[in-house]
Amino acid sequence: MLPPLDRAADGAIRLITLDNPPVNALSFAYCAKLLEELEQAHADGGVEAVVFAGANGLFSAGADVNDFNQELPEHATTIRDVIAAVEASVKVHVAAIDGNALGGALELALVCDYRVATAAAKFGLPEIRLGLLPGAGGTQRLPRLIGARAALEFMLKGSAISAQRALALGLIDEIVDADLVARAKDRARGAKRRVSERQAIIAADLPPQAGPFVVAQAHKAVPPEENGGLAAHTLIDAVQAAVELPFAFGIARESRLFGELVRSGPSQALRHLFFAERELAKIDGIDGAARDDTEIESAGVVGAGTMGSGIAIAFAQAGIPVVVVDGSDEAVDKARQTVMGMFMYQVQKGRLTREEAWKRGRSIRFTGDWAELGAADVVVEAVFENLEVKREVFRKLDAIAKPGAILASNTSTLDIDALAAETKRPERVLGLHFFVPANVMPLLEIVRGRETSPRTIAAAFKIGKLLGKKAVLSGNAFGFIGNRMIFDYVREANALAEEGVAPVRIDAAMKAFGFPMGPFAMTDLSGLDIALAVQKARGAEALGRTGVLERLVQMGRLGQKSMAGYFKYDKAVGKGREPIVDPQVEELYAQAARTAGIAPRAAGDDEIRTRLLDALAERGRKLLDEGVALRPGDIDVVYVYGYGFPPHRGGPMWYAEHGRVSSSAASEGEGRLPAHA
Ligand code: 3H9
Repeated sequence: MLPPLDRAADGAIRLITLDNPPVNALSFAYCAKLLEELEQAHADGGVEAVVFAGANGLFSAGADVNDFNQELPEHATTIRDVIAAVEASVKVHVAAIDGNALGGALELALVCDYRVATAAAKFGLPEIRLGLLPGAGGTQRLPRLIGARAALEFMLKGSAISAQRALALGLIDEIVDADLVARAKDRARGAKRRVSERQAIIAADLPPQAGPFVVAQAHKAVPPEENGGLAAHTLIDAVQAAVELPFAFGIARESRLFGELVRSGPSQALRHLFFAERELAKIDGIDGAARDDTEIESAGVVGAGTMGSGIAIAFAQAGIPVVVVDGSDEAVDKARQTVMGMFMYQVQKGRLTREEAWKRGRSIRFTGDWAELGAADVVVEAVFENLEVKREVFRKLDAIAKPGAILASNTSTLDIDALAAETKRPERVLGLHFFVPANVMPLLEIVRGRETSPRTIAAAFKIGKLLGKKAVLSGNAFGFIGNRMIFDYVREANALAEEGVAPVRIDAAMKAFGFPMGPFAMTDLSGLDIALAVQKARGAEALGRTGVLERLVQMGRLGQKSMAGYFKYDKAVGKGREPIVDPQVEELYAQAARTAGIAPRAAGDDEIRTRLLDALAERGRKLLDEGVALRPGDIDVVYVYGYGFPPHRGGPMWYAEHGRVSSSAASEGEGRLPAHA
């Protein structure tokens, strides 16, 4: 069915509504339909203008990302064909944008003569986050419209901007507060002159600030190609084509570069993560009805330490008032300072207004009175990591919390069932494992106990969404998903050090792979005493062959907090956070290895990475077999968002399967170049 014609007194306007639920993705199949409608409008002498609008609460999320993972049909129609048809037409086209206009959809809007939008509309070219570049003319039209510098900044960030910002940038022509489509039609009626302007924009040179300098600066500001920067450098190359070449040549260059990126290892890895994230909350036995069942309007936290304060801030940031209970006045004072300091920092950075900071600060209430937790819909316990202490907390909470309230533990290793057993509501007990700092780190492990109900799991996913976290379901097993795997990774690093490979070399190899820090610096950060306690709980096998970790702890080398661990720290160097090689530690390893009869040997970077990453993947496979993790993609999300695994390598499970063959650039023979490339 064709959309209705609007025969107004001063001309006929055809409204074409992008309507492909849920997000109006511009799949090849949908683009074929769209093109047909558009061509009919163009061929119809009674139609003078076309207005594009979106159904389902948004304009469109852009190209269908699924299409890039498949062998393409011989003559696939893409958004480029639709855009080319608009370009070739002499009729006026207006985009009426409400909700998101992303990727290829924004590129469609860019070819229109006018863009009008509601104040709630959002605009983005997020292709970079998928390891791609805007490949439907965006890299050529946007620099011509708003200048190369602003266009590069917008496309390299990939985040969506508000209508107000888009107006200021010149990306849209008008913000409409009344009937959007009616206004778009008004624009179309009075706007025929813009057709020639559109041609002029294409023919014109770029604004003067767009020069080789802007391009060179941009290359310097992004990571190297081999370390997550492939798409960024390629995108900048496409903009360089906009600066240097006539429009048609630039478009051809953009197409070719886009095709290369679609096939590149990093983009495949990032697309895998995109879909893995969207699978996380799809759990057998948890249906949509259960999902919206529990209201989360207030929260409680037990413990005002680093973790408790961070969790409280996370709730406050989501607009959920929170009561924090702690018996220690000293801890409460410190937490109050931390919380206000954090909000004020955001004011300084311009991310929050002073009023908003005060409002958020006031929504966190500190008290020594447990009874105040009685009204909370969810209470998260964040006390000292000790089973007996936590058991006691759960007994108390069960007596105080209102019926139906969820009781969660922020434990990173302890048994959720043992805590649930202290309550009369085991179906409402689960783990909510935040990562330090809890208000910043995007990962949340949801730990399902034996009796945790599907309703409670659904509510936990809702909490995750409210807090803006990537929430991943884990079974109730020692260390859950993330820490269980990291133990094996750190143990393997220790084994390599026992064989004579210096910790600094091991760390360097993992940093060069893309981790923000290596395993030894990471252990220094989290504390050697903690690592030792955990390894001891795992038994002798986990402690390594030489007991170096135990020895370091005995020497009082607990990591950054004692200014010495596997490395040394000096307040004058990197604010006391920069690891400094300590020959004493290397000597300790050498001595211990001699005593244990371990022959020293050399290992190259490849071997270091293979051993450590294999340890991760092997444990991951076991967790899948045991049902602790549901899907390889869940594990990948845990590692990318909780442990700094480089996203362009897809996570440990993806990397083990695909990474080694295609981790850097485009590799041939991985499927035909997309027809539109
Ligand atoms: C591009 O445009 C390339 C062009 O430059 C060149 C072409 C030649 N494709 O996130 P949600 C699905 S590249 C396919 O849970 P929200 C998603 O999988 C594209 N599917 O909702 C999920 O499916 P399911 C550039 C998509 O409200 C459902 O929609 N565009 C796409 O939290 C709901 O998604 C982007 O990168 C897609 N493009 O957020 C935009 N988008 O229900 C990516 C969504 O089966 N998308 N789905 O699990 C987003 O950022 C968010 O999805 C959005 C909605 C903000 C739109």
